[in-house]
Amino acid sequence: MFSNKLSIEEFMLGLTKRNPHEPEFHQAVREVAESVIPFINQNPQYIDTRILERMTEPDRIISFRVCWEDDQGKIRVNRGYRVQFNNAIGPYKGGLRFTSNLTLDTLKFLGFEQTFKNSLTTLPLGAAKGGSDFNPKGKSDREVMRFCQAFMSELHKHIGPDIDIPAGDIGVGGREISYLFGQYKRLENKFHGVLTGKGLEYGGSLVRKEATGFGTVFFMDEMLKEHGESLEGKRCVVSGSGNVALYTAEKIIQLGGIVIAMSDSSGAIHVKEGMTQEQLEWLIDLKENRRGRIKEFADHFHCDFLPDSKVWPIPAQLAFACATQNELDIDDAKTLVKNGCIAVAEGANMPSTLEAAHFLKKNKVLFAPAKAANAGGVAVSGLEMTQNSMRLSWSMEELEDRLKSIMGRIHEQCLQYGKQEGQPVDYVRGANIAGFKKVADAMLAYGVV
Ligand code: NDP
Ligand code: 2IT
Repeated sequence: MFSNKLSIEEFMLGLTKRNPHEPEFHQAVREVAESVIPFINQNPQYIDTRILERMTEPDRIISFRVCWEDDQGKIRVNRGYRVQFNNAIGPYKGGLRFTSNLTLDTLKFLGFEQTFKNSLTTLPLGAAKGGSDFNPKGKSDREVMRFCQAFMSELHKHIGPDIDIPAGDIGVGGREISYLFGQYKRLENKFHGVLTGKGLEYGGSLVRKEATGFGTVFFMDEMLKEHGESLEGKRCVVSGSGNVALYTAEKIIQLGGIVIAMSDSSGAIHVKEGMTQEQLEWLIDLKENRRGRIKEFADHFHCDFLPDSKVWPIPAQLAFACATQNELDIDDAKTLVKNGCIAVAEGANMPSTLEAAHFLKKNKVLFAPAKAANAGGVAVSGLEMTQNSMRLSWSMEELEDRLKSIMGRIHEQCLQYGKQEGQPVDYVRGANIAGFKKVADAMLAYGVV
């Protein structure tokens, strides 16, 4: 056999050549390669079998036309995708994203990350991601319905409860999942758990809606405890005000933290004395039912609104990045450090640039990477699949306990590979190696496929 050591730069050169003009995919792979390649070099069974090359190539990419009619009777054409990345340890699993600027680059980075995240959940879940360049903002319910039906008319051929199980992500919440499920059921004449994040009336799971945010805070709590700290009384900033951000804020408040800022793409609110549970409930209603903007919160409760601002300049001890990719850059990281931030948790996928993540780590800020911190969402999706298969529903307490214990086990896996003498735990390395090992070993067991 050959067993030449792998070099990070040579590996990245090959990857960028094979996948030109995909900066987000390159970024996600580089982050993994930096911690996994040294591990691979100590474990030569992964070198000759070219496991990392295989793991960076999606199993398949499906791209399709989605044609629908708007309220004015005009024909609209969008593009739909499903990137089925890896099914070594379970059926393909991951969200659907609807945003006007969606590209295959974004979906490849998300599908790749999902492989490691789903492995960390301890559940049998493979990885996929999909979506469309359709923007649900400003569309009527009927337009969203017609779009979702057209989208599922093609997607249904490629998914199934033992094949690929999509869920929500940016721009895809309970309303969209309901339309998608209704159309799947109509086309296939089957009632089974082919999507997660479903309504509670038709096979959805309690705690799924809250799971990503709650899980992110549970992980932050574990990370703080491991380093002799706690959430109690800490001032927290949370970026975004969508599904992940809202339930991150809720759990922070429940565990005694103080939420002083949230945002959307138009700016940030600053609630100096900390948001109350009642104010948060008002915001959840605004966002989930009235599809409003965060500025309306500032108008209603007379707090500061900072137009076009991120939350990072507002001094806080804990930061939760829950909006979108690359929303926390090197300047933001410097601001956080200058203001005394002690820990950052990524509720969103890849919200920190590589430079920002390195800077935070160098300055001993505890850093919980997305694939560990936000895995609670897909984990409870996995529990929704279990309940669907068993044809029963677990209680809120049962599910929250299970979510908490899964986040604890993810934290333990990070410690296994991320502990270092006299330094804070390297959660990036821990999550990457633990996530990699399970999938890589399954792929090795299958032989050359
Ligand atoms: P939502 O669509 O519910 O909310 C997204 C939020 O992020 C909105 O407040 C949105 O504001 C804000 N946002 C989006 N783009 C930008 C931008 N460019 N600048 C500033 N703010 C922005 O999505 P989710 O909460 O579901 O997803 C948020 C993140 O969490 C994503 O990275 C997603 O991949 C990740 N994630 C989601 C999971 C889930 O279960 N939903 C699970 C794990 C990760 P606006 O309305 O103004 O656009
Ligand atoms: O990024 C993610 O993990 C999600 N959007 C959730 C995926 C899922 O299948 O629940």
